[in-house]
Amino acid sequence: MNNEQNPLNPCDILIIDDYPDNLRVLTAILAEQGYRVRKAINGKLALATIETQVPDLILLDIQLPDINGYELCRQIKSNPRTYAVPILMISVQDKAEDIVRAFTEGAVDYIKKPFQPEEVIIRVKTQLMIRHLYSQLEDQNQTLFEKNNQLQLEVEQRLQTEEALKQANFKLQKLAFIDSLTALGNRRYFDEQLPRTWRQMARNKQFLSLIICDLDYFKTYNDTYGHPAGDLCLKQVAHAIHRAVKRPGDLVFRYGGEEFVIILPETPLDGAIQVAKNIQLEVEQLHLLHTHFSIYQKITLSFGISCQSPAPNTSPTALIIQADQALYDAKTQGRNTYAV
Ligand code: GH3
Ligand code: MG
Ligand code: MG
Ligand code: MG
Repeated sequence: MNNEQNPLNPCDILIIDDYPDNLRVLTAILAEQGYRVRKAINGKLALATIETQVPDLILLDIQLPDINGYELCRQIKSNPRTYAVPILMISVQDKAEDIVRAFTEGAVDYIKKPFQPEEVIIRVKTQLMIRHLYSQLEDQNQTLFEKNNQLQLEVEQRLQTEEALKQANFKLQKLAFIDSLTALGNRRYFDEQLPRTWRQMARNKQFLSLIICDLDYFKTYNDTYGHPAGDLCLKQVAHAIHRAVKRPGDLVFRYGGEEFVIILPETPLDGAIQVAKNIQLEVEQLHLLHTHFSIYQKITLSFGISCQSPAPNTSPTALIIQADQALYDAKTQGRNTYAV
C-alpha cells in the first residue's frame, strides 16, 4: 500500500463508471491531486483491470450496464487478493436503504451524485489515510508475529540443547558408574556407595552385610572356551546374581574381572548366607558347562561373607577385608561354597 503523501509513488485509483462525463471529471479532479487514475466503463472491464493490478482505492458507480455496483463490490470483497481495497460508492441513488446496502456489501463510504469535487477529494484522502494506517498496523503485526516465531524457535532450540546436554550428562554418568559388560554398577560406584550405606546403618543401628563372590577356575574357562565365551559367561552370571538378590535396597556390583560384590543393608549374617545360597542356586541353573579342570563340571562361584553393625565415625574397610578373607577360605575349602 502506498503512502498517499508520497509524490514519487502516487496512489493508484480505479474509477468504475459507465457515464463518460463522470469519468472525465473524476479523473481530472483526482489526477490534479497527484493520484494515478485508471478507468473502467463496466463491471467486466473493471474486474480485468483489477486482475492486472490491484488498485489502492476504488470509486464505484452503482448503476452499470452489465453488473450492478453492489454485486461487483461483493465480488471484489470476496477475493482474498482485493478484499482490503477500500471501495467508495458513488451514485445518484440517495435513499437510506441504498446507502445501507452499499455499506452492507463492504463499501467504506458513499458519495452522492451530483458530487462536489472538494467532497470527493477529502473522502478519497480520508479512506487512503485509513488504509495506510491500517497497513502500517498490519506490517507491525507481521513483524511482531515473526519476532514471536523467532523467539519461540530460539526457546525450542535452547530446550533441545538442554535436553541433549542432560542426556549426554546422563550417558557420562552411566559410563562412569556402570560396568559396560554386565550393566551392573562398577567398582567406582561401589566405592562411593559402601561408605554411604555404612553411615546410614550406623545411624539406624542396623547390620550391614557384604558378599564378595568369585568365579571358580575362570582362567581355565577362558583358556578352554575362549575370551568371548568367557565374557558371555560373566554376563549371564551377573544377571543370575541380579535375579537372586531380591530386596529393593540390595546393591550388586562388578568388583573386578570375575568378582562381584553385593551390599546388603539391614541384613544380619544368616540373611546374607541365604542370599549367597540363592545366588549359588541361580548360577547352577544356568548350566554353564565347565568340563575341563573344574571339579563340578560347570560354572560355580565361591562366596566370602562379612557382617557388621557399623559404629559411628568408622570406615567399612574392615568389612571388606573380612569378606575377602572369607572368600579366600571358601576357595581353600574347595570352592563352590561360602565362608564367613
Ligand atoms: P579361582 O577359582 O581361584 O578364582 O581361579 P580363577 O582362574 O578364577 O582365578 P584367577 O584370578 O587366576 O583368574 C581370573 C581370570 O578371570 C583371569 C581372566 O582370564 C578372567 N577374567 C577377568 N576379567 C575378565 C573379563 O572381563 N572377561 C573374561 N572373559 N575373562 C575375564
Ligand atoms: Mg451509472
Ligand atoms: Mg578373582
Ligand atoms: Mg576366580
